[in-house]
Amino acid sequence: MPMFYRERGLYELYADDPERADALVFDRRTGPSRRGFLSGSGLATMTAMIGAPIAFAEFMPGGLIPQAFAQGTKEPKLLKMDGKAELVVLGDRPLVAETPAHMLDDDVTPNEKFYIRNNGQIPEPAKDADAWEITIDGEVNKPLKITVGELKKRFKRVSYVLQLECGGNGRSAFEPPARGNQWTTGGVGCARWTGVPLGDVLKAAGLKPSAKYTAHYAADLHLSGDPKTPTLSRGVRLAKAMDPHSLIVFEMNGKPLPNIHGGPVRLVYPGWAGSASQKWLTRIWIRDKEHDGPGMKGASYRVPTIPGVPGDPKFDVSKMRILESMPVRSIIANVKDGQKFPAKTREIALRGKAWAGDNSVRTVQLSADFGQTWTAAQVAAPVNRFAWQKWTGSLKVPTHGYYELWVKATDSTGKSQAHAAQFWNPQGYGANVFHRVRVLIEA
Ligand SMILES: Nc1nc2c(c(=O)[nH]1)N[C@H]1C(S)=C(S)[C@@H](COP(=O)(O)O)O[C@H]1N2
Ligand SMILES: [Mo]
Repeated sequence: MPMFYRERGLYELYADDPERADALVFDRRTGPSRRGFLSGSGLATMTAMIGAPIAFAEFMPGGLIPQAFAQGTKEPKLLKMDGKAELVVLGDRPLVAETPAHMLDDDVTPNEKFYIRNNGQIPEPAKDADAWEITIDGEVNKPLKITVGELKKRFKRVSYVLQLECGGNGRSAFEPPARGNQWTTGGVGCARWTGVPLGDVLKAAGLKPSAKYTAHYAADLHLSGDPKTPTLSRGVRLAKAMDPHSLIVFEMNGKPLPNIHGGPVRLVYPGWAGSASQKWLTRIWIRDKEHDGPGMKGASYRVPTIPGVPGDPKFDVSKMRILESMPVRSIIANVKDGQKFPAKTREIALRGKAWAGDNSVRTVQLSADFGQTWTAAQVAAPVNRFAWQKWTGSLKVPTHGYYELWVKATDSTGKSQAHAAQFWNPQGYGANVFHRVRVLIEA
């Protein structure tokens, strides 16, 4: 990641003790709360650190960690894997890697750029994909044992562009930090998936009136390698399972589903926390009540129904509900964080993506002055339901210096992104802060 600041002192202080760093930089004479403004020695310090004047510094809110200091001092570790781009590795065991926003500029995310999230071990690639077997049982009249080959023959094949997003995407914005992989914005991708509607297969198995919920099982072993230790097993309400866009998938962007993405066969429930989209699918158990497998209880993939105290070690998990539809989010994809623009650049053309779980995106707004003013972007319709939406726009940059380009989206129900993560919860779901990209207009 290119950096254009010279020293590290304040930057480390922001990482270790953001309160103190903030107090140092922001003038507190206006009051005891985190409401100062950037001025005097604080502004001088920050300007020196960045090595450039900060445009619109007068609008920089106190308590906002400038993006120039928000990232760690460590260089990100990049993925080295055949068939995959250099994604940012968030964890090795299990392997988890996110896609930097500037790599999400394609209309449809290519396989090599698609993020990776595993909870356990990655199974060996299947030798004969069509012989892979899936069982459908539980609250059905005719339990099915069906191979991928039969699935392709018996059911109508469909193909949609669908966004898949990890439930923890955006987690790194929580303060204090929440447990788990520290996703920034890159736990998302939007590929063309081909498969058969899950609902068609469930109908063929004959759902009983008692059928309420799915429970998914897969071939990946627990990290310990012990086949007796249960691994991630999530499920969805029947209504989501019957949505014509909920698929049993065997192709990704026109190629056989890659092993790392769950090949030969997986589920895709677009718009919902990615953990429901079981990879290496072996069984769907239809249940008469909410599934209670690993990943369904406690604070796992659950969000608060009433706000709790951030960081509370005794956070009341009994008042949480299952995370289903993901919240609205947007990214700038054509400008790389840390990018420099030549002197005299006075306007920056921007484009990116926005998506909103089960909802659609109504507006996308841009700001170059720390949210003081917002400019509307043009938002395109999705190519099909549950595809992300492209947006285009531009921002004026009246002087040289350091800027943060911000993007925020609002969904079809009127909900928008905020500057800070809301509804803190122990495992950090639902943070959907503005995407902020720092740029330098050279003098
Ligand atoms: N069998 C299995 N399926 C799984 C997982 C897993 O660990 N095992 N991880 C889930 C999570 S948390 C996410 S976000 C998505 C990620 O899919 P991807 O790796 O293809 O991007 O797969 C889901 N399906
Ligand atoms: Mo996930």
